[in-house]
Amino acid sequence: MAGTEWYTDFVDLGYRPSSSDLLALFYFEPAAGMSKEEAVGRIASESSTGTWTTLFKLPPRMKKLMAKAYEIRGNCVKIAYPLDLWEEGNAPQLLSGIAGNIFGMKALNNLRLLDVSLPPAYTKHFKGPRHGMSGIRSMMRVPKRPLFGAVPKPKVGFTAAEHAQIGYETWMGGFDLVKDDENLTSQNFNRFSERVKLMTRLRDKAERETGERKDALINITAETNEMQKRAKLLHDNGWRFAMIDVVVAGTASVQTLREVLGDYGMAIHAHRAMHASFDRNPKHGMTMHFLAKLMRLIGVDQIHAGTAVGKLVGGVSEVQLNAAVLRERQVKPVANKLLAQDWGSIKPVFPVSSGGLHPGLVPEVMHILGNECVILVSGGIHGHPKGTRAGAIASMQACDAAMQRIPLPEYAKKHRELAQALEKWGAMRPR
Ligand code: CAP
Ligand code: MG
Repeated sequence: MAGTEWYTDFVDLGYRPSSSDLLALFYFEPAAGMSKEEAVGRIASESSTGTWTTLFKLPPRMKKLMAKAYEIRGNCVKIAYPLDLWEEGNAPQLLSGIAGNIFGMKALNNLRLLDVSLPPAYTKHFKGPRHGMSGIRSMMRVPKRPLFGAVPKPKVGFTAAEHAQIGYETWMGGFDLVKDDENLTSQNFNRFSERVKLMTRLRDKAERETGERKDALINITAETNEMQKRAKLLHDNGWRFAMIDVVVAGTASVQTLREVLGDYGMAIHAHRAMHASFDRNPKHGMTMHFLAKLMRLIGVDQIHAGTAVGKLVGGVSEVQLNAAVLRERQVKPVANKLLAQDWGSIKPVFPVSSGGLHPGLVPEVMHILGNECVILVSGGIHGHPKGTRAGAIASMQACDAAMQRIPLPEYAKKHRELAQALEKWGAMRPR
């Protein structure tokens, strides 16, 4: 097409990336009449220095900023981006480049950002998690088993007093964490400040009565200045975590709160609500493991990564890929899925498994993820025939059984709360 022939300047199948290049792996489907090379040239162009037409004058130094599509395998393409394209420490700008306009190009029927390999020269400008997995284990004094938590259910509607009381029952049943639901912030029936005050009082009571560390994932999601005020209120009341709905809040505010909460010495629990709007379609959007990678880079300490056996989408291999990106120091490549990633000194992050879980599914989650995870059992404890505390006890019994490799029906013979949970749910997988 006249005037647009320069797109193929962004394709160089003989190019060998340099160690400082940022590499992206895409799945792509060319539109009718568009060759693969023309399509990948447009992806590389539109996500780096190009536009739709040849330009009257192109300063020679601009050539150094051009991305290069350097490997096409079936419907997957690898694109190398010169490091100078990316502002140091600016996560939103990275997304504007490799996850911006390109999703809307008419030259493509589908486009999915599968993964990005971030060079050390890029990752060194980010702090990563303040605590990471080992920091959380020592903070909560839980050396080996998964950490357990629950959300008061129904999701929203309780008063702050009712919420705190359910939290107390959850803690007394042996759980470490009480989590706000993703859509609970500071509604008129449960104001944030009131919830913090009452939860603080009952946390201290539960810690005194159990001798265990108890904490909460209280949701500070709001306008960014308000989030900073809520972070301060949590800190002033001795809380060790804050929860952020990271997708809806946005990478810019997560970076801001990483600074604020890091200064307070607090950990970040990242809920991923809205992720399925862009990671569920296998042909278009962005993978969850890339979102997980971005959040580890910015510095959340734990993030939801799926259950495979619960009520929400995401199979075993996806959940384990998410966990690998979050926990491993040297992530190995997986053809057409994952690029190699050396995390250097950026700490590992806990995958959080949540959504439709109950005591009967705890061993399966531990089999899929191992013990280096956080397991949230919410409806699955409040729906226990004997109530929240018994449901938490049953979940901890299931965890103990799994740690000792004892089948649940066997363990339930001597553990009443587990037996009651198995009688109600068995090992059913909710949808
Ligand atoms: C789970 C949950 C979590 C989901 C989020 C909910 O409650 O509180 O938000 O787990 O999904 O609201 O559904 P239940 P994911 O345990 O009662 O299902 O972890 O996949 O991001
Ligand atoms: Mg929820």
